[in-house]
Amino acid sequence: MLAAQQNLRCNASGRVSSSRNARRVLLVAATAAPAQAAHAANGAPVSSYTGKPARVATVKRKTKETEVEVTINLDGTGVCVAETPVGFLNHMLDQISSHGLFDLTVKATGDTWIDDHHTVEDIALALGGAMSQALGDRKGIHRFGEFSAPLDEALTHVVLDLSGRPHLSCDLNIPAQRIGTFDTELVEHFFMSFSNTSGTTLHIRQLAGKNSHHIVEATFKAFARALRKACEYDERRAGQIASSKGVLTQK
Ligand SMILES: [Mn+2]
Repeated sequence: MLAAQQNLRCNASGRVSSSRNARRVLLVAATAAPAQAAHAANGAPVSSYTGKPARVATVKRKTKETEVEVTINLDGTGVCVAETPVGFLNHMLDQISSHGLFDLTVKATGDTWIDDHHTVEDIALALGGAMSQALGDRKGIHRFGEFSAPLDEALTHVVLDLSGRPHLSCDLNIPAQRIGTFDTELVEHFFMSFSNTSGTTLHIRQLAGKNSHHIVEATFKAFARALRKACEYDERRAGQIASSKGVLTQK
């Protein structure tokens, strides 16, 4: 038996522990703990990278099919709380948050005894709405963002424009109809719903991939990084709206 195995003991809660393990867990906790969002003296969140007030919005949505609450801080540090009945979607929301450096809280219940369709759609609608509210008049942002993200053999390219005009072109070839219990048809529907309420022009192209989980996760990672770039402030823009028309909102 290895020395490390000999050290292992079960504590009262059934968890394996040892002095060596305890040190390791502490180290992991110290490195994995996300940076806390900064706050002004009045308690309002502040951007950790600009020092300006953080762009935060909450959208609540309640129908006979679902109840959803989404809060997003565009100037966050990648803290995600995803509590929805759709496990695979929670995993993808975590990708948006951690790679977009958005603080994201999504709480949802829905009629998943039918299927996940209504719940996934309404979460995406609320997320898009919260994104649009948090962006406000979209002054000073890059507006455009693009990223190509690999995940092993999968590679997806995402290009987006926070134009105020919803459009989705989604070219994904996902071989499996389901990832776990998640219907892969809902990936395109998620992005369509997000585009509609956020006012985003969104192009998604799969460049490579065989494994369905990899293809979808690479897509969400690329989406997150593209969105992060588009939302961030362009210093040379100096607070002006990045449009020759002077407007980036849907009104
Ligand atoms: Mn994964």
